[in-house]
Amino acid sequence: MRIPIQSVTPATGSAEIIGWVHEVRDLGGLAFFLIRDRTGIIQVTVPKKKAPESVLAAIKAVSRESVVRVIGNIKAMEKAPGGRELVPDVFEIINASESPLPLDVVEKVPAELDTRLDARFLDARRPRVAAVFRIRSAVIHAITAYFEKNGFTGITTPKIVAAATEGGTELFPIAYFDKEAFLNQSPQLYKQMMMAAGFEKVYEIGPIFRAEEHNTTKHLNEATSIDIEVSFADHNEVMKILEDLIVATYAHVKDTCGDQIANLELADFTVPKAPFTRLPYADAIEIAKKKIDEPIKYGDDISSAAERAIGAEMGSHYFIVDWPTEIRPYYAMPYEDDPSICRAFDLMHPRMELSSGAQRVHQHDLLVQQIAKKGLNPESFEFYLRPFRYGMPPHAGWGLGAERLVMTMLNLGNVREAVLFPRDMHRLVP
Ligand code: AMO
Repeated sequence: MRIPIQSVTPATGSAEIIGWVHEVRDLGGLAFFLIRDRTGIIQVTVPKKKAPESVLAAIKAVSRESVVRVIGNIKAMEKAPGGRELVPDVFEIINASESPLPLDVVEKVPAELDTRLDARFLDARRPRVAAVFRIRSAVIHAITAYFEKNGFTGITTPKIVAAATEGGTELFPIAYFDKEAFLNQSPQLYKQMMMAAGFEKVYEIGPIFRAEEHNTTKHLNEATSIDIEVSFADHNEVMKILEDLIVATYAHVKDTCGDQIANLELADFTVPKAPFTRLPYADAIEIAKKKIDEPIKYGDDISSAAERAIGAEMGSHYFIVDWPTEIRPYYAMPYEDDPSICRAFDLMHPRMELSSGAQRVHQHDLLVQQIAKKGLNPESFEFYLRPFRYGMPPHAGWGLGAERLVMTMLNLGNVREAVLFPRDMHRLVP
């Protein structure tokens, strides 16, 4: 019976493994193969003089990245990966791979990101790439576990919708029978409606779609958003949840993904320390003014260059708080004593924004006013406004980008590396 390569040790005696031919080296009298499965790599050594005819025929025919089944004896071998080697009695080609390969799985020949993404199934055979997605899985697991442990209810909201949430632009229209419809930009309106439903604490991890024509290393047209909404909480309370969650997620990855962290050569992987600094927006602008050449003033959005300059000054995760109401969405709650600023925040990694959130406007009439002030038509938000007339509790929440979280955690250069099959302006296949 097949055993995972990782559990093959010199004490195993004989073993059957199934995996991919990672590397081939023929030294004349001796041939070496590295065979890989999802758990690890083992050396298969064939002494040609002693090997059965069937083994010799198979190793002559086999190409790299073919799937093979090997049965034989395990011997201790100090120089081989894992300190052991397999000497085969059976070497069977289960499914041969074509040659040449579109991509070098052993990474001796570097490949452009586009080539890698075009052949993602092969790219993901690389242990370093597989490590990213194992860690991404652990991140989602840690986050789900955190929410379930802390009394949140997981919800699933529609991705086919009739209205924009974050403003009028950046929507993908779709054909929906005889109606106008769009792919949803954010579960924002639906998670808020579940506060009116009395759920009090909800979370959703799901796709969001943004028709942004950005071709950058941090924008995707389809991303994964980790969203929460909490009743009877203000912006400060949900910021506390967010920093707690970030710390718990890093700690889980550190505890459970040691091999993957080593594979990615992240020797200085550290769990961030809470509480994160709360930096008022006005102070963030002052830092940016001093550090960047491009003009920036109070009331501007924070550009990528400003984000990096402020991040370099801050050095670790931090929040930007007290934003001008004018540059935040209509649902952000203005401060009572100074309505020109609002109870909105962004969670920042020194490299970029990871999350946005706010305490929300829960008063119907104020919300209508704010929607109109943004130049949007309150009538097209009637399905969303209606619950605000029937006992909407005060509430707050945030949305956290899963890909940016993984990208910054693993120090990846491009957000596309944190998605199996990224969608961007030029990429719809595979
Ligand atoms: P926002 O639009 O800031 O807020 O999105 C929240 C987070 O989602 C991620 N994100 C993206 N990641 C990659 N590519 C994109 N195109 C992209 N767009 C967004 C980012 C971002 O910080 N409704 C609010 C959240 C809330 O207030 O609850 C919202 O969607 O990491």
